[in-house]
Amino acid sequence: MKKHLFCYFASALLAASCSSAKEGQQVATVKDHFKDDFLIGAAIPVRHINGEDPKADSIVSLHFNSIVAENCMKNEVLQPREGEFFWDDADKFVKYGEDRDMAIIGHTLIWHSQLAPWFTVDKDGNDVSPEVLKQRMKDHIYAVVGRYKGRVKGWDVVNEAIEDDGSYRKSPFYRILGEEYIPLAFQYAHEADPEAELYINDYSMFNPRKREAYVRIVNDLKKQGLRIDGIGMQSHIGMDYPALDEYEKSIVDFSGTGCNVMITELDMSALPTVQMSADVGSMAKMSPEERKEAMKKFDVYPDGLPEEVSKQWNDRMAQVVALYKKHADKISRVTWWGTTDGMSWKNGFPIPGRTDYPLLFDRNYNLKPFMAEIIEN
Ligand code: 9MR
Repeated sequence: MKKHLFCYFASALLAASCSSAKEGQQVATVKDHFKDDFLIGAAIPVRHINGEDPKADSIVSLHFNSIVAENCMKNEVLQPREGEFFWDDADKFVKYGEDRDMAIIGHTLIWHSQLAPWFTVDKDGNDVSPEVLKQRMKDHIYAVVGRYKGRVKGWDVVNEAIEDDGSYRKSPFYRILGEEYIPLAFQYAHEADPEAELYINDYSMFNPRKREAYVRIVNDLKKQGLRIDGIGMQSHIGMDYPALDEYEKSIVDFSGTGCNVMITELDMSALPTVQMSADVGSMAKMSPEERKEAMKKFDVYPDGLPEEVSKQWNDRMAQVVALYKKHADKISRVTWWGTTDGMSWKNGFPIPGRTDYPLLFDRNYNLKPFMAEIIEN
């Protein structure tokens, strides 16, 4: 059986990432285990870059060889007002990755969410003309991609462009520019850094209608002679979705476009799946008392994951990772959307205040058993 061992003598690193390791002992790392398969990435929040979570820092330095900005490269952060840029956090993020010799991924250039309020409207709040929006997109992309030219390996150029029914999301970009906004974004990004890899990224990529839509879009981009290197499958998954055969079909079909497949935002909720409109909608209308009662149904493990549920979670994650390994010739990166359960966005979504267990490391910074098993055998 394949075994890649990494010898580390820094006891501080070891203590943080593998509580049972002793100084001088060889430690198997996730990135090294998969080094012939794909990059292993993590989304990094600002507090991590600012040194406020040193244990997470140790984990990332030891086990990962790629990082992506969880929030600090989004439009509303980088250009909150027209022509006024805030670079501090993004600069620190890029330096963090460079200091550790990591593949740095930029997230994200064109997205309807976390979009600065001024970006698509005029001073009266009306949609700007197509020409103005094109110019704003070009200016933003040139500024951001240009600043990190040669340092960021690849960009999520367009994020979440397609609805679950396979139609275009009716975002301001689509409303003003129609389908053309996607090729334009790729064109501008390529002009700003011809060497950078360019990706399109979305959630629920196992959905057959989304799959078909993205295969069509990517083939069209290629037909137009535009650069696109990767299709990002976010992969915010659960214990009961997706069906792994549908997930696999997407990996295969996306790879058929000639693009790399990337698992870009992996996490798997251990909690009951919440129906957005039915459950979240009805909870929004509840009194605080009713809400507290309703939470019992959704926040089922506030004090820790029961052993049998933990086993189910680990078994399913092992199957998911086995699928990635099976298609390692198609997948170039597997990025978790965070490091430890305690810092995951899933604790606050779709219902705030839950205790979830979706990531590769638990709240005590220990590697989850399924992965420990994989890399130690
Ligand atoms: O993890 C991010 C969270 O901290 C933000 O509050 C949220 C705002 O939309 O965005 C989260 O990251 C999202 C990513 O940028 C795009 N795909 C979905 C991710 C989870 O919402």
